[in-house]
Amino acid sequence: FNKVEGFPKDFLWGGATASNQCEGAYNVGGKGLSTLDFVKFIEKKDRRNDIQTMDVTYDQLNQYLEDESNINFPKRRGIDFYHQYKEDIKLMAEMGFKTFRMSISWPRIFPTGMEEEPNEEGLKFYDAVFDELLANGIEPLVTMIHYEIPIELTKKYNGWESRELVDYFVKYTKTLLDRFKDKVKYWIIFNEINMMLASAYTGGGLFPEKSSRSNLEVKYQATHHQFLASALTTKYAREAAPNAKIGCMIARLETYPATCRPEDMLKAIQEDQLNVFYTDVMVRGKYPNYMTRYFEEHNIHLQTEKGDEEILACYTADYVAFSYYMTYLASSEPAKSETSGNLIGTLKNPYLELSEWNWPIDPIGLRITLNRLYDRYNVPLFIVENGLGAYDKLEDGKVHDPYRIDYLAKHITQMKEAVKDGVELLGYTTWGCIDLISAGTSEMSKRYGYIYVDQDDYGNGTLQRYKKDSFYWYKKVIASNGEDL
Ligand code: P53
Repeated sequence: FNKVEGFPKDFLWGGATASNQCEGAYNVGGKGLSTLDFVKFIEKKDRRNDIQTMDVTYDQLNQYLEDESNINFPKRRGIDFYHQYKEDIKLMAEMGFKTFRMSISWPRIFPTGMEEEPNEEGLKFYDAVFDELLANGIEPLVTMIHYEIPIELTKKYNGWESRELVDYFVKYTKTLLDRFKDKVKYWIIFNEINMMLASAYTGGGLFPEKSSRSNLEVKYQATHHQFLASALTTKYAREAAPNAKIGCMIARLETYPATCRPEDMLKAIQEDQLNVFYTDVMVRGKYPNYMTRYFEEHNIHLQTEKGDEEILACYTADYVAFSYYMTYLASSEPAKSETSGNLIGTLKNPYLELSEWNWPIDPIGLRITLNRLYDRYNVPLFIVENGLGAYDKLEDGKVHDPYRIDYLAKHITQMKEAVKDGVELLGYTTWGCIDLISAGTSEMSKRYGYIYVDQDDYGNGTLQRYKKDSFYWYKKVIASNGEDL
């Protein structure tokens, strides 16, 4: 037996971003429009909740397409990473990043998603970014699709509802593997594939109201297409890029029973199944039995083709990547006190503090989830998002963010315990290592970074970068391989 003392020597410390939240340059270099270019900023007082304002109706989308004047679409400007990536990567290298998670924008490569040939200028941009990372000793970790799809695929096909999307997507991912296989080893195909049930935009341009099928049915149909697209991409990678490590990813929604009542425990297991269903398919290679019952009880009938099962069975993921922000409670009784910020509205856990956006903070939950996922799959895990969204104040060129250091230190401590428990963990990339536009609220003022970016919710600011206190702290953490917290 080998006793594990701490993080492995080659542990991949780093940070994570997504193209739509940081690149900007939404109409530069031949890029087509993406679904997320149409996510409007909504003032806090007018927001339904603190997490998902990405959902837009199809009618609203058409309205925006007709008249975009004077609408604040923050994801169009991002933080101008498109032009400032060299400076940003230099700062990451200064912190000692071993890896940097980023995503490629599909419409930057295929502007409408349906072109015969890729947009060379888009490919060149990512070539340059990867070269810069590698020159700085940073391993790229690349997400092929982080929520956004070319808007034309939404209009023509209702996004992932249509099976046509599979072929368009696989054409895109083959292009990426061919072009970047010598520069990129670690890939994640879909960001948080389970979040597509959350909104039209995270769902990749799927508008349930445009379909004749029930909301749930059309969403699981779209998920089936994403599973196929994922497996076929993996199939191609096995042939064309044999060194590639292909990951699947979910937003991990660890769920506790609200009490020790057996009914609550059962409910927690059932809710958890709806979360690990995705990784069950992508790692184990088949639909789990519990979903057969769920589909039946919810009158969901998926359209599948001969050969689908075999494709899913043959091309499974090498590792499980996941985001971890908080934990959830399940109760067999109707919820009494909802945590307002929660995505799926859970009960309030009295043992946990909330972030400024009402997200419960639960470091031990990270150890729990690492153990549970590892027990379930026995493949390496990768924490590719974790962090604290908070209001920061820039004063005299400095940002004091002890709250962020505290949050991260507690999570890293639990992560180390999980590694000692025997969990195989490839790395840790904290979310929004440089401040960027929030996915859920499109705010700039919800900040996660070690690097402060001078910009407000309306796009005012110099875009200048500043090192926060947490910048120096994380540098020390990486240098000590997670020992000096
Ligand atoms: P923001 C909800 C719950 C868990 C993960 O979110 C989520 C969301 C969406 O809000 O998404 C991931 O920016 C996502 C990132 C996102 C990050 O969480 O709303 O992959 O794109 O920025 C944080 O604070």
